[in-house]
Amino acid sequence: MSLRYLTAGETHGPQLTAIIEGLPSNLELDFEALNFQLHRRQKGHGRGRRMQIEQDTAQIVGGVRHGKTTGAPVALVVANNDWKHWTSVMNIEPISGNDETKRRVHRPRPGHADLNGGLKYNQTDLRNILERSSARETAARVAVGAVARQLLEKFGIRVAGRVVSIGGIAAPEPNMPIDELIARTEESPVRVTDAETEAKMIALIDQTKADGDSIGGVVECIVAGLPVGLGSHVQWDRKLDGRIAQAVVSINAFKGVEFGIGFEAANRPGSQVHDEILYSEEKGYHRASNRLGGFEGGMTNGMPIVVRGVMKPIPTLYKPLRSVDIDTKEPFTAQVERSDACAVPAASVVMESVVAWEVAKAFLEKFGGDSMEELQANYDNYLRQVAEY
Ligand code: EPS
Repeated sequence: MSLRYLTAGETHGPQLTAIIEGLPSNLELDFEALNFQLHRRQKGHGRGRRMQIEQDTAQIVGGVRHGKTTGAPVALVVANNDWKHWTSVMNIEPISGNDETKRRVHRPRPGHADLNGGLKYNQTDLRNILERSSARETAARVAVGAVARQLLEKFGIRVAGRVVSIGGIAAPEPNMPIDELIARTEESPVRVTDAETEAKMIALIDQTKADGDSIGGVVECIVAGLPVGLGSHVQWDRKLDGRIAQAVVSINAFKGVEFGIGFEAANRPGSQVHDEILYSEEKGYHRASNRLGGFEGGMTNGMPIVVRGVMKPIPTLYKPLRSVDIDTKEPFTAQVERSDACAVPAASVVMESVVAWEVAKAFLEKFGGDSMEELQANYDNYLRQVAEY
């Protein structure tokens, strides 16, 4: 069974819900580590007032007993604290009242799903679109990704993330071991390792907020400790880099993705793009560089995966852009909603989570097994085969 998940829930509804299917049995879950990932997503300089209301924790309500998965679907929920302010507006039952009491939305925000979703689903209250399209949903994806991450960690696979740039301010290449990168970025409110860049980014976020505007940036995810051969060249939808690209661009507000040197490859001759193959007794086959970001032919090549995603500035602005009221068809310019001036550091955690998920899925596809013991035996056997090659 292939690993899969679904999420449900609205940003101001009672909770987010996720169901994960296809996990092997006997995966020991560290609940504290799971909630730590949710906590990481809530942090970061530039977040708005909503994050002061929420204290995200995942409650597991199925598929786990005495600390271990049973092989059954794992169900988990993340409660929305803010719901208590929205119980009437978000009531499942019909409610009486006017547009104001229902907080009906009829002014679509440029850059959001509001107008496209309203037209597509024939909804004249755009709240029915924005409630689900909200990036709140990423809390559920981080919870799901945290489970995937724990599975990968059992096999020595580590996932890290960092902010590459915010609003055009770029961090220098960190060039450090993955554990140090994880520790250093964790201490930074903008998830960078360089203090000077951090100060500049914070100042820019503060200025942007004061201006009623928003800014985006670029985030990077690194996955180290991988075996060669996750994904496959034989079919388009088995290429793991392609799947990761889809997962990254599916994160709210993400507009692009690249691996390794990415778009820069267009400017260089092939001799400065491809990674030379080396062999030693100690390391076996390995590469002289990692410009391709860990992939050739849609398969991992044993080097760390390095993937970057670009996040556009959040479209809910205190300085709104022009739009048209769907009732009157008249232009309007003012509708102030609370928002984040910059959610790039949080998005870095979301990206780690969706990448961890895709890698775990490919890992289970390759090594299979209904229990952790079976998975481990299959993995060990493959590593032996690769070592003897
Ligand atoms: C979001 C709008 C804000 C953000 C929210 C994403 O929420 P609200 O509409 O309640 O002010 O805080 O992000 C989260 C709630 C979260 O957990 O990340 C949006 O429109 O996408």
